[in-house]
Order: sequence, then structure tokens, then C-alpha cells
Amino acid sequence: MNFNEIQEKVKQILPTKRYEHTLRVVDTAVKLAEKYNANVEKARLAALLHDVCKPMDEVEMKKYVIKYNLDIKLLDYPTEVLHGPVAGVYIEKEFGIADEEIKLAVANHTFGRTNMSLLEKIIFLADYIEPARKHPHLKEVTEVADFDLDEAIRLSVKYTLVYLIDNDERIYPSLLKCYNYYNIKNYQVGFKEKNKEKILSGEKIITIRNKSEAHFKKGDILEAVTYDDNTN
Ligand code: DGI
Ligand code: FE
Ligand code: FE
Repeated sequence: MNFNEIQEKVKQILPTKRYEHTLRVVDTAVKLAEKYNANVEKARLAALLHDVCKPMDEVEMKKYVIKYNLDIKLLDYPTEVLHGPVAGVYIEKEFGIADEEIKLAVANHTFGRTNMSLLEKIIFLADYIEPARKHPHLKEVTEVADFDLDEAIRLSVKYTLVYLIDNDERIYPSLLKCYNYYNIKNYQVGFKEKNKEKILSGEKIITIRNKSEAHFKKGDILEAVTYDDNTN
């Protein structure tokens, strides 16, 4: 199936509003992929398919969780939480998408996870910041996504958590783990391995370099990591 055929099939499956949201997520994901040198075609495809299981009925979604050995705990959550992981297997079965990176980006687009791939981050954020989103953090997170993907993810997960807690919703553990992971990352300051000796001996000091480190305040206690430690 080529992209246009997939798009036509997605259009048949999704209600108009959801389809229009999907097209805006495609545009946003493509822009982010171009900016951050990700694979644009994979971003386009993952975005197009990310919500394809949103209209699936609850019983069928639950059957997928069981049949494809997805996390059985998903059954304790509202269908909102299931449509991503279910789509991760559905797109292979119904659209022949076997690419693991695309499947993961689709599967994790709702609650994220620790150490996401660049494609996962892009789909996660594109879904949160497509221009017609109605939440009050659109402007802030869109601006941050322009220079720091990880910080934009931390903020979007934080606001989702606050919203869910405020509404007495159950938090799926991946969302919380995702928050902790990107929150800790935010309190790391990186330096080059070759400068290690000088920094440890106090001969050289680490300085704030750009906007992505502008949130550090006087007196913050940070974890110092070399770029080699920081695999993401
Ligand atoms: O499918 P979309 O509406 O485009 O966006 P989405 O896939 O990010 O789904 C968002 C919804 O999922 C939103 O209403 C919050 C909900 N959600 C995300 N994580 C959790 C969650 N709901 C519960 N109960 N628990 C979670 O951990
Ligand atoms: Fe979704
Ligand atoms: Fe979506």
C-alpha cells in the first residue's frame, strides 16, 4: 500500500474531525522531522496512522490486547489509553506496516515512555501541539519544541499528568515514568569527556550555553554527565 492508499483508508475509518486532527498532526510531525533531521517519510506515516484505532469499539480493543500479548494492565484503563498500543499491532495487520520504529511511535503516542526514539518524540509532541489543540499550554510547548524536544516532552507530560490527577483519573505507569525520566534529564548538565579531568580538578567550569539550559537557577544542584553517559 502506498501513502495515498493508506491515507484514503484512514479517511474512511476516521470521523471527519479526527481525520482533520490527523492531517494537522502529519503537518506538525513533518515540520519537526525536518527541523530535527529525523526520517520525514516515517514521521508522515506514523502521524497519519497514530489515531487510526481511536474509533474502535472497546470490546474489540480489549481483544487485541489479549490476542497480541500487549500489557494486560491496559485493560484497567479507559479506552483512551488503549488506542495507541492497539494501533501499534493493527497497522501491521491492516496496513502491512512492519517498521518497528513506526509501530513504537504509534503505540506510545498517548503516554510516552523513558528514552524515546527521535521518531517517538516527534509523534508524541506533534499530537500535543498541532495548531488546533485547545489546551492552555499550546503556545508554550510549541515554542519550547522549537529548540528543545526533551523539555517540550517534559512539559506536555507534566500538564497531562496535572490534568489527569485533577480529574481523578488513573495514571498509566509509562506516563509517570516518562515524566520522571525527562524531568531528571532536565537537571543534568552535560560536558565533553575530554574536559573531565579539568572539570573534576576545578580548573575548568561548566557554563550555561544556550536557551535549552536557561531554566537552571543559582543554587540548583545538578547531575554532571559526559556526553558519552548521555546516550539519548
Ligand atoms: O488521541 P488524542 O486525543 O489525539 O490524544 P492522546 O492519544 O494523547 O489521548 C489523550 C487522552 O488520553 C487524554 O484525554 C488523556 C488520556 N490519557 C493519557 N494518559 C493517560 C490518559 N488517561 C488515563 N486515564 N491515564 C493515563 O495515564
Ligand atoms: Fe491518540
Ligand atoms: Fe491524536
